[in-house]
Amino acid sequence: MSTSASSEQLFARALQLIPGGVNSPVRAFRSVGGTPFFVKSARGATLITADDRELIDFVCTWGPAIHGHNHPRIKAAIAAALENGTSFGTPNPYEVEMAELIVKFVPSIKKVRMTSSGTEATMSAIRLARGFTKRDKIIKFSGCYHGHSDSLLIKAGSGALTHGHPDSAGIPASFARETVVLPYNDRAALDAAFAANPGQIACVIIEAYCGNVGFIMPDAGYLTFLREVTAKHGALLIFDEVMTGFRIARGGVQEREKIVPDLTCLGKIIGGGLPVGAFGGRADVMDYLAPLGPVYQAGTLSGNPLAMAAGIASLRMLEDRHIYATLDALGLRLRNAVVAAAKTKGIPVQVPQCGSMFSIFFTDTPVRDYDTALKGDAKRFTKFFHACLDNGVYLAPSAYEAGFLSTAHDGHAIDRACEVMTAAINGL
Ligand code: HOZ
Repeated sequence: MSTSASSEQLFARALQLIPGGVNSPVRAFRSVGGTPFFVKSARGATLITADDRELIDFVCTWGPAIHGHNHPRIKAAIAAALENGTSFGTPNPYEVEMAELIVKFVPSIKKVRMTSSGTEATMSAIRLARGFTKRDKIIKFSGCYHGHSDSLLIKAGSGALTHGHPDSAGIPASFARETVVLPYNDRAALDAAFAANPGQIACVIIEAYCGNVGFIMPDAGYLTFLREVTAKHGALLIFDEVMTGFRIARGGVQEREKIVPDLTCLGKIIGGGLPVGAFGGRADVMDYLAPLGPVYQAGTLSGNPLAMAAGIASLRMLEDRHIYATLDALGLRLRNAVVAAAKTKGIPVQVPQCGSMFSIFFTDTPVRDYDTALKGDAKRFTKFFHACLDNGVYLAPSAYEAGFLSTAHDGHAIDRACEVMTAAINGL
């Protein structure tokens, strides 16, 4: 691989061959403008670009890098697994160890099935919920993004929202009709949806803490309400914890909020940076999956030994719960720096933050759903984003994505980031 080409040269070549020059839309920088940088290596909290710039990274590969990039223990685990082969197409010992760790850390999960991405996990969980309940309709919330399967790409966040297509083209209206979309945090809307579709709702899927329209937390008691309403109507509750799992707490949002969902979708951290997803939950529901049950789901690379080895190493490092206190302190420091700078400068800002996830919305309206997230001043965010990037701090290139921290952000990285963000706000 040639590493001497600049980001600009690489992007020009990519544009000829890859739609938009990228393999995932948000990476194209279209909503913030400019040429995306290419990364040739990463270590700890730092990315090294093709142009030899060092950037303090607050995207953390969109979540997986909770221990920082290129962690020696994860690298060593992959190297050791590599000695034995890359893929077997048979069961392997790593996937059993992975299942044991997931079940231990997330008690609502009694059985788990591995996939190769979060999209596959949510898509399969929805099919399973439909098969189990023998109902067709599902409920999702506007701004929640659960990957790019047809049932779920309706009023979606992330790149779909960033690029102005929250309802993707290519989804038949007949499919979309089976997805009921409600505002996040709105109890009356949920009650009304169940009343309007009696006995028809298979499941409610939610990003328990939303990370794809920026970072948004539910109102106190909202998740408990969801749990009660779904149970009352015989619908399954699916927590999409692809981003939040093992990050907000070791047992995810469900541990922090003390909720027991029926199914949980996972990804990101459980792959240690390699492509992985998983879904799991109640044993009676999971046993509806083939080969035991009638709901089909499969994958050639599911439980891939390299991905499992990386994920196991990543999860093992979370046995030490002190990591979460460190992450909480780092997240709070960043939040306080941004809020203090904005206050001094008289700029309205909301910085929802929990542990190592955060967002910066330039608005005086508290952000609690899709509509209020859209009130954030995207032009101001763009200016802030570029001021940070010019000074070596990389935030997600969209006003509608969450920021992520890792344990490697301790020390110099967080000091420097607070300085840079403060100066960026002063310059707005
Ligand atoms: N959909 C991801 C963030 N919510 C972006 C993935 C990527 O571009 O790598």
